Amino acid sequence: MMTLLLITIASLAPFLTGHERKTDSDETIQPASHGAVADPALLPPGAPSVPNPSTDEVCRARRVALASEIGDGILLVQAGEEAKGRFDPDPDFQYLTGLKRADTKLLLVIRDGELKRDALYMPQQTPMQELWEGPRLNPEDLDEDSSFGEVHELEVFTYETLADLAGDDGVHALDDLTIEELVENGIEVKKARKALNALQAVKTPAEQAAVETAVEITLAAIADAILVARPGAWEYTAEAAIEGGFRRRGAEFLAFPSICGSGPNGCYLHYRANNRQLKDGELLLMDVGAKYHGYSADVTRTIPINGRFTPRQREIYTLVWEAQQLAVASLKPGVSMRELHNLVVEYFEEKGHRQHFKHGLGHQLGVRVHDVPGFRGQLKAGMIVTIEPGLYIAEEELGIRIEDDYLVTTEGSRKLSAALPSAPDKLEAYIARLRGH
Ligand SMILES: [Mn+2]
Repeated sequence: MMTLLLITIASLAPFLTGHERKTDSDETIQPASHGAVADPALLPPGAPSVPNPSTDEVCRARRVALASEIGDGILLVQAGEEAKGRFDPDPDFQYLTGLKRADTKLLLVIRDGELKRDALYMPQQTPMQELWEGPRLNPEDLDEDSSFGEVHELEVFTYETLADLAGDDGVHALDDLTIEELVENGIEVKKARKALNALQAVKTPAEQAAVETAVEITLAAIADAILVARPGAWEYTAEAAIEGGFRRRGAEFLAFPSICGSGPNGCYLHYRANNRQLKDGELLLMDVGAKYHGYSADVTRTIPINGRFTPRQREIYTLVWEAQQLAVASLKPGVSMRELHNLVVEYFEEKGHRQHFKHGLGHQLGVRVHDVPGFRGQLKAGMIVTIEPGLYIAEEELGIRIEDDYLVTTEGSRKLSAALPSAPDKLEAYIARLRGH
């Protein structure tokens, strides 16, 4: 099915390019590449060449900066346990180490803001494990060129030794697994989230490029879905196009489980069954995101399944779109997400739809889909946020959300997901063009 889809897109591509040139004369259409605002449907398969921001050197600098934020104490961070499927490490472990080896632990000992010990505890793969799993990273693979001060085999690590090391001071932790294990072993837990948030909130240019690439892959995959999600197809037709579209463009993981809700299912905020048939005259809400180099995208498009909004759908859709424009007009350094949320609440109140807006306006995006947990402050240049108003009128089986990703700039913001239109007329025109009408 994905092969067929590929052929379909490839055969449409010349037509799409020509058409685009006629209608948008001020926009140069090039083969989609990082940073270009081109038709997402033209983003070719294959891994993007955007470099991984989490190099060994960068991760070492992150550990040093975190030590300076924490000041004094011991920090333990774990990669997490291997579950079914490809291993997706704990985002903070990946941020601090750049490694993707399950069951690995990072131990930092910090005194006077300086890193006194920078130790890694990593499992050693047995020959039998290697036969079944293929080769994994082992302690001996990290030679003296690696940035870690110490590399040990995992079996050397014990909570008894850690408890002795910590004394009465406790141990700083971030991830749930570590917190749980510290508690089980009678070691006092100190939260290090605030210290790490101070580093993670503002994204470096390399991190911005990784998020932007995840967004580009996501837009292209939504375009794949729009092509096939027609009356008579199924919610999983869209889901399969999206998730296949992520993977064949080099995304490693889903940023979160894909939401493809049609008709009444569009009103369930975290709907995940994705198994209903798509009906003529209804809407399909797709809230999806690819993960690339450990950085997440999060985009929602709500489309008329037959390509044309009914007057009522257009009325409500337009309100949601206007609310998003309103919020984005005020998006700049110094404002808070709370203020933007309140602007949208007031707007929906004015229009008599306050009761149909049922969630927060947006969140930060980065190494996790809801990044920098607990952040409530003013936005700064270099942060990346989603703006995602929605209206859900269950009695009319009408669920509409529009979600885009924005980089906060010194001037205001830059929309990372601009290439896939969301204004009602432009979205309809885009669907028609994509489907060859
Ligand atoms: Mn979101």
